[in-house]
Amino acid sequence: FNPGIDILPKQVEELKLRSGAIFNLLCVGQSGLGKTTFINTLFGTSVLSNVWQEVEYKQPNVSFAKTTRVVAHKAHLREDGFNLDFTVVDTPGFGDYIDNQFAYLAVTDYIDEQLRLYMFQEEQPYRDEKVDNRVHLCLFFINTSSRGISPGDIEAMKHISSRVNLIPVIPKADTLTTSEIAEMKRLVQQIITTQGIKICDFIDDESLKQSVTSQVPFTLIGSESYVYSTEAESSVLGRKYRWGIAEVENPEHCDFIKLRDLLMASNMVDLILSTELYYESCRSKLIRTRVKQAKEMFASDNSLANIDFVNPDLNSLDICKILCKFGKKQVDELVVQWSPIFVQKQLIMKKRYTEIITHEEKKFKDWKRALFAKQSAFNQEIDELQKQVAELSKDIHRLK
Ligand SMILES: Nc1nc2c(ncn2[C@@H]2O[C@H](COP(=O)(O)OP(=O)(O)OP(=O)(O)O)[C@@H](O)[C@H]2O)c(=O)[nH]1
Ligand SMILES: [Mg+2]
Repeated sequence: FNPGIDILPKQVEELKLRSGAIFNLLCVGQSGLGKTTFINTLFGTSVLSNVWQEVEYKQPNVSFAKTTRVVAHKAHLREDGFNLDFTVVDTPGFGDYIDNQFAYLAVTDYIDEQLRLYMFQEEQPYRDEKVDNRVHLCLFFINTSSRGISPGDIEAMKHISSRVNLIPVIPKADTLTTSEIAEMKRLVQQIITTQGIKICDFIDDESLKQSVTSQVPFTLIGSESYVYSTEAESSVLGRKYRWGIAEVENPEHCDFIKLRDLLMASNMVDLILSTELYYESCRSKLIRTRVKQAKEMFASDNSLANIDFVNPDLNSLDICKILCKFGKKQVDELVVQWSPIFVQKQLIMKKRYTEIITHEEKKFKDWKRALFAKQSAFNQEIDELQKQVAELSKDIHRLK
């Protein structure tokens, strides 16, 4: 009798394949670097367009229209029974709209918020329609126009790489000479090591992480149109110049194919699994924070008084009650308090408050000192007068 256990792993595989995967790619960087063009190129390149069965939402190709809001380009991929929801999120040029010191916050807040939203969806009674916008990979478009890397880009990459898999790219490779590209690559590698910017840091496999790290930054050429190449005797995706054609899908011209393979073919699973692990750690951290906050908030609430906050695992139902009380609204308020902008404002206010207090205290002390001085002058005067009175009464006595 064969109970069929030996085919179980296969069935599990099958189940996994059927339920499919979700992959969310986030593109960020300053305005005009070619993020939107890259996305259109990625969606338009032959390998992908053959297998896209249905494009749910896709922006029409634009010439240069500044992206002014977050736009999700979605495609549903079905191949060999495998379902994949592939989304590329286009963002407005960052640093355009906000105070530059905290320009990166728009990106990091977006990344964090997607994790929290997913967590709250998991707490709902119906979870079938969960929307999963958790970011699996962030492509950072480095501004190379000054032939260097701006402090803002470095700061942003540092913060982003601590919460999501990050890959820096050098856009518009066709505008740089071979030696300039080599120099930019060297510079990026140097900055990664000296500034502690981590590349795909959430991937467990150290050798894979090392391999990706050694390949970054990927150079890109974006183009939404085909041009005729006499050399290849066919139309190629690229940009035509007087000196020749810069081809998107030519490995000698840029790393587009290398990057696309990494995303779509070789390492998508690693990126998805690593994000899942990171999400689990964020989720348990946030739950612990919510329980802790609830404990303080409801210290006087008798209905919660008997709950064992120290061992939440022992009374998960009670913990559920607490989590409902310290829900999304309260977490949103906490998030505002955690924001570096809020913390900085608070510090400035505190500094200002201390300055006012010190100033007032000094004024008060000076005033007190002046009063004391006046009082001792009066006392001296009184002493003098008393002396005079004593002298005079002595005189009176003598005259008698
Ligand atoms: N030479 C060259 N130009 C490019 C490349 N990619 C994009 N461009 C051009 O650069 C301009 C800006 O491209 P977009 O893709 O709109 O830039 P963006 O990063 O989306 O800009 P924002 O939406 O403002 O953040 C357009 O005129 C593109 O045609 C490239 O690889 N090489
Ligand atoms: Mg754009």
